[in-house]
Amino acid sequence: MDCIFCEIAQKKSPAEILFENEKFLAFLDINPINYGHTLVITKEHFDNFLTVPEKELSDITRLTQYLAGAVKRSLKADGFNIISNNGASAGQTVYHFHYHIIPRFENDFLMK
Ligand code: DGP
Repeated sequence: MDCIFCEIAQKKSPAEILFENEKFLAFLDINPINYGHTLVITKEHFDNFLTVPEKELSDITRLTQYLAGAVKRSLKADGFNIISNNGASAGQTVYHFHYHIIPRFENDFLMK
């Protein structure tokens, strides 16, 4: 199965990696909707939010909380959005579970 995020996790495709451990990876979105737009993934392939096992979901959510704080502090952002798109109608384009961390700045003109 072709999966770009599996390729990134296996270092077969490049990415701007911000964090990595044995099970998870965070890297910059190639098509950012705001400065510092970050993706957090499990290295193991799960298609979407509904298929991530409980322990992995708990751990990636805690990691995303930690990384959102680090991104917010380092970019001096005013806030951030955490998003997970699931299904084509919801805007999912990569079928490997991920959280988006989207830093927000005053008057950044993105949807409120
Ligand atoms: P979603 O639409 O929620 O499935 O988000 C997928 C995101 O992945 C989208 O914002 C663009 C990003 N993306 C797709 N291909 C690549 C890639 O090869 N490298 C990186 N860094 N991001 C990618």
